[in-house]
Amino acid sequence: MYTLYSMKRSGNSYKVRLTLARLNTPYRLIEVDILKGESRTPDFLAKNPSGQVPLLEVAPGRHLAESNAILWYVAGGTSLAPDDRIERAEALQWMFFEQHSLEPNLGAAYFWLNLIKGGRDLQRHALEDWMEQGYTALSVMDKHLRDNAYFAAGHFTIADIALYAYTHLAHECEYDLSAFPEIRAWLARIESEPGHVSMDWEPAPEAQAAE
Ligand SMILES: N[C@@H](CCC(=O)N[C@@H](CS)C(=O)NCC(=O)O)C(=O)O
Repeated sequence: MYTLYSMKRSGNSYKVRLTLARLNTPYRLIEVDILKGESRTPDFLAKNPSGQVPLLEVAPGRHLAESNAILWYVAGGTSLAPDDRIERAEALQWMFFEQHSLEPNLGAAYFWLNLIKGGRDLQRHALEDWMEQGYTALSVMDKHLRDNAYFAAGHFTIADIALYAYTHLAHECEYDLSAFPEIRAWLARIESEPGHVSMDWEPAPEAQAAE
């Protein structure tokens, strides 16, 4: 059984929890409070030198970091992870976009506005950039969704899950999605997918103990 080191209010961790829930894959969940430095202890750094969650123990002593790499691993062999050469490349294209253009802006704004007391004042100038660049990323996504129901392969994949994690928090970090009707429709489409779980969902302790 996998062990997932995760934080409830981490969008990157939520990607993995959502994928595992969609696949009905049992796992042991360990909550790591990054705000208390729990991802920077010597013990955690020995597992992931980046000191970040999510982190998946795939086999005893074997750990995988980086949310999108974890998605490819846990979803491998399912329709969530396209196998066709071009479809796989399209999914990767959007997952790189997520890490380069979306998460550094919406993720940073979410962190400083919601998780850090006084974060707005501490990051006033950076916030302006995050808002501007975040809106640019959202525009690119909205444009793609005008002609496509999903981001890759013509169906729901881990590329959608990767992009959903922070986009669905946009309103919590002061991005106004009213000018992005396609994104709003796509968010609703994802939320109506069978097996969808919210960010605060966690597997029942019995399910975790079953293995
Ligand atoms: N590129 C990484 C980013 C992971 C990341 O930024 N994790 C944050 C929580 S969302 C974290 O653990 N921060 C704690 C720290 O850097 O000390 C991924 O996609 O997994």
